[in-house]
Amino acid sequence: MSTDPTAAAATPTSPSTDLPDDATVAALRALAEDLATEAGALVRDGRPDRVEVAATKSSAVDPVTEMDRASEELLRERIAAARPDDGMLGEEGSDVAGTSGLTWVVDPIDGTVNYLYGVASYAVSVAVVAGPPDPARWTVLAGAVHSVVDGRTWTAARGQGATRDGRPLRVNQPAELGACLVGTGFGYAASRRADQARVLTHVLPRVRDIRRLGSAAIDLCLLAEGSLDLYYERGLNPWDLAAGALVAAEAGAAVTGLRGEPAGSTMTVAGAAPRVAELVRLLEEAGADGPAEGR
Ligand code: LIP
Repeated sequence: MSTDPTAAAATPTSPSTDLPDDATVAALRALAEDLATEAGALVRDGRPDRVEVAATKSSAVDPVTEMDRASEELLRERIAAARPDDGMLGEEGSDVAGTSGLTWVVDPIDGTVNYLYGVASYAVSVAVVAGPPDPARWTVLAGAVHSVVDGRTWTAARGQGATRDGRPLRVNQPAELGACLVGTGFGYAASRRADQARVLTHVLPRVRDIRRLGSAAIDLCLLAEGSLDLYYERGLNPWDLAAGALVAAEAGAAVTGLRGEPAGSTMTVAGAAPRVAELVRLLEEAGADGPAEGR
């Protein structure tokens, strides 16, 4: 575990943006990678043969495991040690106010249902943001997504590109919507899923195919490396989205919501800009952001 060189000194900022300077952002990226990789090793090495559900959240099929909690506790401890003045927001309840203007936004296991069943698509997602701890007002500076089962690690820093295991990434530029392999996901509430299934009937006939892999963070990173052409999902939490959206954007993806809104819980759409524009129109026409209870 590297000790972040910026922890002791006040975080150097760029005069033009008041955001941390490029060297600081690069160091934050390296720290995010270290954190995600260490927590990923805990999740991988500590997975029992039979994983039990410790609790449920938004519905009976929205599980929490002891490993979700253990991974988040490890991340909280490491962040407090490396950057004691930063805040932290975690899926399993961490809500630490900071004084530095930076907040770490973590998903200790993104794809918890896959972890529960042993389906090999789950990740630790770690991002660091500047500004208020509000997704509508923060700026994502750096992030890392570590695929627990196979060890792939995607990272990005604002204005500094995206990589997978050090290899630079660029999104695909498909010529038409009908050629696009599209990633998506579904919520935990039956009413929300019913509406998402309705929307899917508008999308599926117009694209190459759909992939529902179970981790938004990995989906967005697969988009960044060209293993998906497009991605859309309604209902993402800030910790699902923060690191993966930066990896996708730094690989050249447009990342947006519907009706001129930014990407967020109402809708996230990502991919090459011309195809994103087509998918956004299709989702708007289908009322994909319309009323539907639950998450
Ligand atoms: C998951 C997301 C996924 C979504 C799942 C779930 P979690 O996050 O990454 O894209 O479809 O329903 O929300 O709950 O495993 O951290």
